[in-house]
Amino acid sequence: MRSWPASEVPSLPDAGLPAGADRALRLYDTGTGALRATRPGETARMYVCGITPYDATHLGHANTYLAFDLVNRVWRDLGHRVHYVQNATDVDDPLLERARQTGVDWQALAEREIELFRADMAALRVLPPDQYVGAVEAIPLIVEMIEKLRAKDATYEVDGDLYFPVSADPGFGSVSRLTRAEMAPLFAERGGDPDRPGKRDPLDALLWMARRPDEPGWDSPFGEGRPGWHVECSAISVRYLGMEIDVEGGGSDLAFPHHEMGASHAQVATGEHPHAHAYVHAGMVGLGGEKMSKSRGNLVFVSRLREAGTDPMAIRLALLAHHYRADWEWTDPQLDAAAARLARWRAAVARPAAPPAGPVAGAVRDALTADLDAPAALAAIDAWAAAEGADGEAPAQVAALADALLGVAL
Ligand code: 5CA
Ligand code: ZN
Repeated sequence: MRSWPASEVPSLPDAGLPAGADRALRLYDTGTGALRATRPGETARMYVCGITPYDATHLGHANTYLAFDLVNRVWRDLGHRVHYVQNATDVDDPLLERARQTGVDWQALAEREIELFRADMAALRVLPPDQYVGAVEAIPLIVEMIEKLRAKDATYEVDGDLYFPVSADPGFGSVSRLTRAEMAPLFAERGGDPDRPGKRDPLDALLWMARRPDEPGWDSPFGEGRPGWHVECSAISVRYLGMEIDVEGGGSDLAFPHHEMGASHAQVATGEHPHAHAYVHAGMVGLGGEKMSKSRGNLVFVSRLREAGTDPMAIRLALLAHHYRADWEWTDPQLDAAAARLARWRAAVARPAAPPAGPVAGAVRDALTADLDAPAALAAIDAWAAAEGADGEAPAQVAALADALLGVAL
């Protein structure tokens, strides 16, 4: 599918660190439960789960994509090329259900919401993926992965539907590090079907669902049907990025079962390990005491804020004021505070002279390479903006810094 236009990323003077200084980006990896230095090659590879396009783009979505946009920007600043892939779950139960409820064609609904998402991402200056891949267009790849699993005896049938036995992957559980008792309720809550008769293990994941009446279906060697959710991301990520990707990302609600199952599918299908070096998860944004979610309907949309005249850079700053791993609640005054900060920064970069940019660049880089501490990066620019200085180059340099590393155009 078409991605969205990239905003320009200014290149910054390099950090001038002593030879041998370790400037790796360190991220909290759910798989090890610890901070871990990312060690990409020349090209860093990242897969981030995309939207299910039926209620885009709420601030929770935006917050998650901004976190991985920082990963992208920090890697580029460290001199890597970044190969970034994202999917869009343009066929799945909740999308079909919404289309049915509202009497809209499911394809028209998906197209409309994906288009809205693209416009929101571009307005927020989120750098686009190199490949933006829809589940529907990926069906041949998904079928190929299921064929590989079948060849390894890692599929079985229940009433015409195909399942993946989690017992096929000795590493199952290593992404989320949950006990089976912890997995069970999450599996049921997040699209799983633990109680279906005929399953060997309640946690086994659906790979291919035989066509249901009034639902779309595609031909495959296992009959007409549609793909399960986890195998979609697993197949797309392996096809475009290979194994041992540097970061697989999404919100914390994807750690289990989605990323766990996706890793197991990929590891069993390819015989290689691991699917990703780091599984990175953003916190959940809430509203009125609950996680912001399409199913609950407690949503604040980026597009509505934009229509009301809010500067997308203020939205960006409001989200970046929270650490990406924190769970937090959206309140309107946060947007006012972000707009005030944006105005202060804009005035500060419009000055004829200011304190030198070097120290603030160092502080922003230190903050972001330490598990994307955006609040600390914002504080460093706040302090620079509040101080007086005589460096005539600094205002333009700090404007470039805010743009390149934080995606905030001043
Ligand atoms: N299509 C699947 C991933 S393959 C999906 O989860 N789609 S989604 O539209 O439900 O969510 C898209 C991304 O936004 C996911 O990474 C999800 O974890 C994240 N997300 C959803 N709700 C929130 C929220 N309230 N706060 C933060 N991130 C959220
Ligand atoms: Zn996914």
